[in-house]
Amino acid sequence: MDIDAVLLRIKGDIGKQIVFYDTVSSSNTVALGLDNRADEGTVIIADSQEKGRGRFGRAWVSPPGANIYMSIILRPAVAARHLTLLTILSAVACACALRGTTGLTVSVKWPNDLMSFDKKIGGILTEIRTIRNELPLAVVGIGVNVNMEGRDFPLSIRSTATSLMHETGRSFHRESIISEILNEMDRWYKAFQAGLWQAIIAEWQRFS
Ligand code: BTX
Repeated sequence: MDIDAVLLRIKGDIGKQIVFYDTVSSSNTVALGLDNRADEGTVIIADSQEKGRGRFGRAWVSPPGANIYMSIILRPAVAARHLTLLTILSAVACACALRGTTGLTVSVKWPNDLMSFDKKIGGILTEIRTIRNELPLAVVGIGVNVNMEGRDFPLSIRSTATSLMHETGRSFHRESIISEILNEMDRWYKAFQAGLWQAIIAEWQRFS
């Protein structure tokens, strides 16, 4: 993974600082562990995860050298009841970025799946930690199957999961996709901060 190639393409505040690991337990765990030691917009990227996770403690298959696993640190200044919108805006950002970079019609499925037709091509795991008298720490974890080949999918998900390469027949430069997702995240997070929530929901419905 060439992190300089990612940094060169970053246009906004999200992704200006990137911490890269060859392997982590889970990029969300690393991000949550940084607490207040990382600026908003800092991104943890890993080439592989030993304990990648989804919701309710489910495992996220995270082999090396093929896919995207990253976690974005945010400190949204909104009431806790509005934080669910973070997953929605992240799904919109990912769908925009993946459509733009690959031409594939990636859609979103409630609440946190990225789909190509009826197969899961990625997922989002938002985890929130509230700290008394401080803005909440929100970590948006994004996993996208990029260059994973059919035979690399464990049997348990072979009929339900897919990758960008499997769908299009070509391989992709992960760095370009990462930077595009981070740029779209910046754009949609700014819309969220500006209170343009209806616009985010409308876009989500268009991709759903
Ligand atoms: P989820 O709970 O909606 O989906 C988990 C389910 O998806 C699993 O039970 C399995 O059936 C299926 N699955 C597992 N791995 C894959 C895969 N690679 N591709 C397609 N389907 C799969 C979805 O949770 C949210 C996943 C977020 C993953 C990111 S990666 C970066 C960050 N770090 C981390 O530990 N999690 C997030």
